[in-house]
Amino acid sequence: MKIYLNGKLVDKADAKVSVFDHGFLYGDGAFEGIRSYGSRVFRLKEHIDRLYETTHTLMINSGLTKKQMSDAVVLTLKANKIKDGYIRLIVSRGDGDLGLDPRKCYGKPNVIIIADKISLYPAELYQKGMEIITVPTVKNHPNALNPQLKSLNYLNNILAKIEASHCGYNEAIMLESNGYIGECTGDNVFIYKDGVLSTPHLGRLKGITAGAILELALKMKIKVFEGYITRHEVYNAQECFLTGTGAELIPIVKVDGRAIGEGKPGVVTKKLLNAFYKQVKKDGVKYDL
Ligand code: PXG
Repeated sequence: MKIYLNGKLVDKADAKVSVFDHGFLYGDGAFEGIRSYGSRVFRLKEHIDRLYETTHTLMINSGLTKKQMSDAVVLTLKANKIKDGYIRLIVSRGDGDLGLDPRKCYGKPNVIIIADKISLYPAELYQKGMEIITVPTVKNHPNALNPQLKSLNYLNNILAKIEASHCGYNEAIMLESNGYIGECTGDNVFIYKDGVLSTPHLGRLKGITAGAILELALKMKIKVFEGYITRHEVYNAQECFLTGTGAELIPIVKVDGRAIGEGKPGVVTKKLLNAFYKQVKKDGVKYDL
């Protein structure tokens, strides 16, 4: 496996950064998770734009233009001969001292790209649907650490994931601090009822997959709502599903012990899932191996 590390492709064993990197010391950095399908990088522009929004807020300058960053993603896929895979792109602040002051980071930001495979949930759950729960850990307040930042500090989500797995579930719904539905630890939440597809507006990462699903829903003449959603509305939805680059689209059949609709993957969910898999075949930046 070849890893992109600061402009060079190096062997996995040589892909090393310092223990003084502020990404390691403080979670001080940004990342993206991107998929490629049949030698096409799905929504690469959107991922790169989101990465640069995160680094802009964090005031980290990777030193690469968006075009150079996009080319580096494709280069890494090609070097590893990956047609269908998962790309983890990381920009960390770089080496500093043992204080958290970014002004004392003397090193340049580290840019790392890993191209590999990913599978988040067991395959059979995509057929029969998954059960999830809400957990006590709420989403970070947007004015503390905005969930729209895809930062290297994922402890908020990891704490929620621990709570879910401790109770025997693969995934958790995290509420916003005001009690409304936020998102899952690595996916966005959707519900469907009576012709309307709803998803939370704030307090969540603006998922690229969610964006694609909303576009497909509009094309199918399904009404779309983005706003506050309560647990009660989730329990009484006809359908529920999660979206994310890792998860793609996974049907949810029970939340906090309440069956959603008929307790099996819904018709609209299946339609959107099929439309999504069609979309990924034609969408995205093509590369040759
Ligand atoms: N919310 C959060 C908190 C995420 O981390 C999404 C929503 C979905 O966004 P995209 O843009 O991917 O549709 C994410 C993405 C993992 C893993 O290892 C997590 C994500 C992506 C890939 C792998 O759990 N999170």
